[in-house]
Amino acid sequence: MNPLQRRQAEKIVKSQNRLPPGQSLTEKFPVLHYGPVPQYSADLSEWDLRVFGLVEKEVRWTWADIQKLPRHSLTMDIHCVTRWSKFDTQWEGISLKTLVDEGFITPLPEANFIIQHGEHGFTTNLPIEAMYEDNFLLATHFEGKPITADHGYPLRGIVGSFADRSESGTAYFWKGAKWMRALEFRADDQLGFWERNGYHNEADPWQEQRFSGRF
Ligand SMILES: Nc1nc2c(c(=O)[nH]1)N[C@H]1C(S)=C(S)[C@@H](COP(=O)(O)O)O[C@H]1N2
Ligand SMILES: [Mo]
Repeated sequence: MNPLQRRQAEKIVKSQNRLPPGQSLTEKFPVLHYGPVPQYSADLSEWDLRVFGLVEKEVRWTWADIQKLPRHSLTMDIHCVTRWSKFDTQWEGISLKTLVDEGFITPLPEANFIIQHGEHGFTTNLPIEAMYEDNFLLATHFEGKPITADHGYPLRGIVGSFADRSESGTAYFWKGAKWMRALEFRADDQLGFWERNGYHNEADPWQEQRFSGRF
């Protein structure tokens, strides 16, 4: 895509009210994170996903267990706090709402927030209702292929917006942990890694909630 085509594509999404303020369209998929990219063996035998905290029964799913969970596909626009937005990205994975609806996870009534734990101690926090929305996914595939190591293989959280309701309940892309290893259900909120380091806790791209102003 040359610069002219990029501007043209940006104009179109803007006219469709899909480009949040201060953002620009990219065709690329930038890689952003703190720390090293984890390496796993081909069979992922050392990998698991834990669900702990305020749930009726804590679980630990192996990669084989993950394959048996119900799956969803969706197409969303994603918005990075560093000012790029990427449109019509296609993801496949597991919906937290479905896991709860189908009894794979039963949160206790006191649970109000969920912390996503990534590899190497990375965390990000969201209200439980935000993670039940259909624009939040525990994603394993991007554009039909397993997510690459740089982007969070084998499992990451993603949050974005749908073309036909672009402003509803979305957050900047950092609210999805790459290399996710655990979901922690809590009563009280607890700031995640970037949230402690100056990013806004709510992170609504339509409100430009980029930084907290606490620093
Ligand atoms: N584990 C982990 N997940 C992370 C981060 C990180 O540092 N570690 N950074 C977040 C940030 S700030 C962004 S913008 C997105 C970037 O995702 P991408 O590299 O796939 O574009 O991942 C988020 N998830
Ligand atoms: Mo970011």
